[in-house]
Amino acid sequence: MKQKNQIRGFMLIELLIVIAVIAALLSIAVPRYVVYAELARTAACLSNRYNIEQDKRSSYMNNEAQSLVIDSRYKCPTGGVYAWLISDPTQPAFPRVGCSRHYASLPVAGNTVTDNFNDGNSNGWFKSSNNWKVIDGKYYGGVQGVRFGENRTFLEADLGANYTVQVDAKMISGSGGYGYGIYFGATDYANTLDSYIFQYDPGWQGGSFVFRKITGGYESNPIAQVLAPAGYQWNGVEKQITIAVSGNTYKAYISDINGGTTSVLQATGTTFSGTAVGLRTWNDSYASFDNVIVTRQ
Ligand SMILES: [Ca+2]
Repeated sequence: MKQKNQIRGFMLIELLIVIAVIAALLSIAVPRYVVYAELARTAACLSNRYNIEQDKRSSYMNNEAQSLVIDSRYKCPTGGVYAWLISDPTQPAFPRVGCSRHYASLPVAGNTVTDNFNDGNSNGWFKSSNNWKVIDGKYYGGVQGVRFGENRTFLEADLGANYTVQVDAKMISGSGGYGYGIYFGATDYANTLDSYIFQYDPGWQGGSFVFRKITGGYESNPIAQVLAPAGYQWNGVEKQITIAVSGNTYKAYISDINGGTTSVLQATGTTFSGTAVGLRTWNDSYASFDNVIVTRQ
């Protein structure tokens, strides 16, 4: 009897160790799985919408007539509903389909897309990492005090050639090469990335504002840069950043420089055809974003 009990006790300990190991493995694997699964669903939805638009484009070319039927083969993997945003062939952005979960779930009034995050969520924003959180009506990028790497998030908007992107942003903390950025004209963000970006960059050459071009995920040297004023307060103050795009000319305005009325930096580039704007933090940067307003001019 005694020997039997010893054997049972030993097996129980083994079982507990196995359970503990499985629990430890799951704690690593499950969050990563959840992030990748959501990335895959968002990318599948983007691909569906592209295919719907291609179908419409070719059916219009073949028939010169409107067909507003969305083929039932195309279903958003997270249950979003597809609807036409632009189905008029005389509109420059024709055709454009929206998804109630991934695109145009935000309030759209006229030619303006806004998000103040006061609904407690970031629906409609594509995220490249899970380090984006809405807390008390603001959108936070990064993890405070943790050197994570690259955090990107994107929002589709019907931009046209001339538009403004306005964001209230606060650099909370970071060290060394850190800062935040605002993407515009972005495309292909679910895979690599083609975009322009304005960066609020305390880590660049002693503290600068910078425009860069990103092709296939790789950023160029700055296409324009300017040093910040001496003693500039980088952290802890919310500032309004405005990017004004007029064809191939990009201007950046910051509320605490030149009274926010004269641009702090200007660049020219070849306009990407992308229709997304976005936000970025990198390294151990931690920043909040609020009141994003994208206005087609
Ligand atoms: Ca807010």
